[in-house]
Amino acid sequence: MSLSSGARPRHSFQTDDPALLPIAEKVQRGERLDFDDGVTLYRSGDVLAVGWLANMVRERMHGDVAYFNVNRHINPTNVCMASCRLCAFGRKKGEDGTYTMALEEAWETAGSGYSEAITEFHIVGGLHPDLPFEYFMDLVSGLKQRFPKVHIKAFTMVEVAFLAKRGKMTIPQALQRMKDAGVDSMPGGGAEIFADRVRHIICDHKIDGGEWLETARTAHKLGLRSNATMLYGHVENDEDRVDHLLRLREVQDDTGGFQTFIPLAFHPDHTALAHIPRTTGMLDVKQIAIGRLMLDNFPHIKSYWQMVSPKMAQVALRFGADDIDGTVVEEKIYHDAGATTPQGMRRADLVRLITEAGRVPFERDTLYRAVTRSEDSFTVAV
Ligand code: V47
Repeated sequence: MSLSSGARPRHSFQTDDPALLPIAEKVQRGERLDFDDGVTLYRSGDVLAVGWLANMVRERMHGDVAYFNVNRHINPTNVCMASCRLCAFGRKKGEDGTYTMALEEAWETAGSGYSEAITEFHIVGGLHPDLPFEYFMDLVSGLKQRFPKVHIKAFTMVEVAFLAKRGKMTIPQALQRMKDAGVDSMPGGGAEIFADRVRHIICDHKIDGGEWLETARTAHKLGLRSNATMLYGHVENDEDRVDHLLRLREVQDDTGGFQTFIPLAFHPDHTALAHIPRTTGMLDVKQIAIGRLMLDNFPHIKSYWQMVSPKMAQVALRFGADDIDGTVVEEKIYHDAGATTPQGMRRADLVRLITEAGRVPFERDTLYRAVTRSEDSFTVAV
């Protein structure tokens, strides 16, 4: 069979797994893959063929461009009521090692640790039993005042649902208040795996999968774009993974509000699931590729370098990913769970990773608009 991409001539699709042939035909024709196709992709041992197909789709959509940004993560508190078994970051109130940033401290942290102008603050934290809704609104509006050009990507769907309850308001009301305070878009965390069976094991006190999706739907309808994640490599099976992808795809058909899908490899160290082995390279690249193939309505697939290592993120740029995230500066969630990656990377390191993967680096803002940089400032193309 001969397949070709829009971006450049492609040679022939080859596989030693005959089950992939009908899927390759569908991908070539631009047809949507179904549940059984998804399971077949996960079960295939021919990761190169799966990656070849995903790369074809990726090049059809983005050519050789690979996106990155200059961002900073801020985690205002690690105090969390949820006690998720998957997590090594959250701590119960009163336990050793808890912290909660005073507002001044959070604003100061935002401006520290990096000399290049940041275009995005990524803000997520624990579900703190006592911090009032106003703390988070003041945090955001204070950041906007101090850094008016910086895009604020803040609060997962899980935090939104929790904060709405604490502030005694509906989810649309909470989202509107967040927007008014200066939240520009939302990160994709907290999605984990939507299937109830799995959620009961890894994060049983969080909102359920349906609530996560409904909150995302509401945010999109209020004009807030968001990302979507999927935590893989723990107790989920192939069917749970495909179910997760299809439920995301269904919401996206309705709202078009998701920008990027980010598969997150489970890091077991210091979690209640520490007996589970780390994910392997094969699963990491396959997960990126299957995300690209199943989520035909998602513009971007991100291989988050912090999560899978810079080397694996670079390889992923040939397996369906078009984005490797950003400089991050300071990362706590995976490092508490045993990640050995650096806490942050320089802009030049990201550019090098992308260039050496044979891709063309494109500095984006959070909404994927081009960023042009001068010495200590930046401009976004609108
Ligand atoms: O929601 C927590 C995951 C997420 C562990 O939107 C863990 O651009 C692995 O969502 N092992 C937070 N994963 C991070 C996140 C994210 C990261 C980068 C970019 C974006 C984006 C979003 O981290 C949590 C949870 O799913 N997580 N603990 C762990 N032990």
